[in-house]
Formats: sequence, structure tokens, C-alpha cells
Amino acid sequence: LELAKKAAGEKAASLIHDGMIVGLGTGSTTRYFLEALSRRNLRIKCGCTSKRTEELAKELNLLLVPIEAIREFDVDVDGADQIDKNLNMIKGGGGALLREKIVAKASKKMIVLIDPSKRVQKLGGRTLPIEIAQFGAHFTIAHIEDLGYTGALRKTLTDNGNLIFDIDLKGPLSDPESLNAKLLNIPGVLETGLFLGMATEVIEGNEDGSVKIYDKNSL
Ligand code: A5P
Repeated sequence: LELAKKAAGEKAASLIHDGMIVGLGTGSTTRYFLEALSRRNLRIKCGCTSKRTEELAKELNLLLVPIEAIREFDVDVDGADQIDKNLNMIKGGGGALLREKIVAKASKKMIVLIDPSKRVQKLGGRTLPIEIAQFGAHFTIAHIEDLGYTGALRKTLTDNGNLIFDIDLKGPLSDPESLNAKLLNIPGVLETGLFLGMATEVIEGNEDGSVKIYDKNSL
């Protein structure tokens, strides 16, 4: 799938132009975007969704500005773990969900880069990452489990010094909005990997190097 990811990343880089403020996502697909973006030598300013991306962007000589200095991103370009036909997504496999969601929400547009394996009829049938505070984590986890889910705590902390509890969604999710609302209502839950109504455009790369660009209306 590397060729598909590369094709998506390169296409996204070709859509960026001078003067833009760009949100840089996290993950193996976005890496190709960053590399292609750096080759274009544009006059752009970038903000990052993780420390990992920050390091990569610095290596690639992309101009980074502190997040506090940005009023709005013209575009955020990020990957996804799953995406459905309404462009709702599960993200956070790489643990960067909180910063990713903050940057996505602060952007005029969110372009999502995928390979065909990320497209699903319905979200679910995999784990959903939830970022939770360290303080009282056992209470927070118990409340999440009360919703009927089992999960596992990651051993590493997030860039924000928090924990990630991955719940097992088992089958397809019938109502992602309701699950998201229930989770966010639990004290100690800081963010979920459900990105609902945030993506505006998808660039899907294929193994043969071709890409398909679509939004909700073109499906
Ligand atoms: C990072 O926390 C995630 O949300 C990524 O955006 C997502 O996991 C996609 O990563 P890949 O492009 O590596 O599949």
C-alpha cells in the first residue's frame, strides 16, 4: 500500500500554494505529504499535530510556527484509520488524536489521505482510541466499561502527557454520534478518536499511482 499512500500524499502536496497556513497531520500516509511538500519549496507556514510530525517537518525544512500564533489553518492534511461514506472517521491509531482534532477543528478544510484499505461501509469492528487523564484513570475506565466496552490501556503517554485507552468496538457502530457524546460526557475523557463531520475532502491513492478525490457530495 506504500505506493497508494505516496500517490495520495503527492497529490495533496500539489494542492498547496504560497501563502497558505497548513496543518500537518500524523502517520505514515501524511509522511509522504510532508516529503512532497518540502520538495515544492513553497512559502507556507505549518502547524503540527504531534511531536513526531514536528521532528519530521524540521528535518524537511518546512517552516513551523507555534500553534498559538495561528488564527486559522487554510487546510489541514491528515490520515485516517477508517473512513465511511459520510466522511466520518476513526483516527488516533498513532496516538495523536487530541492534537489532530484541535487542528482539524481550527481549519477551513480538512483533506484526508487514505489508501483503499481505510474505506469502510460503517465505522467499527476495530479499536477506538480514547485519550484520558492520568488522574483517576481507573474511575474513567470504569465509566467507559459501564457503557459496555472492554479495552486496553497503552503503555506510552501521549504528547500531552495523558493516557490512551483503546476500546474494542467489535461490530459496526450503529450510532457514532451517540457513542461520542456518551464518552465525552465522562469526566476524565479528554477526546475520542471519532472524527465526525470534520473531513471535507478525501484523496484516495491507488497502488498504480492514480488518485481519486472526492467529498461527501460526490459519493
Ligand atoms: C494518528 O494518531 C492517526 O490518527 C493517523 O492519522 C492515522 O492512524 C493514520 O495513519 P497511517 O497513515 O499511518 O495509516
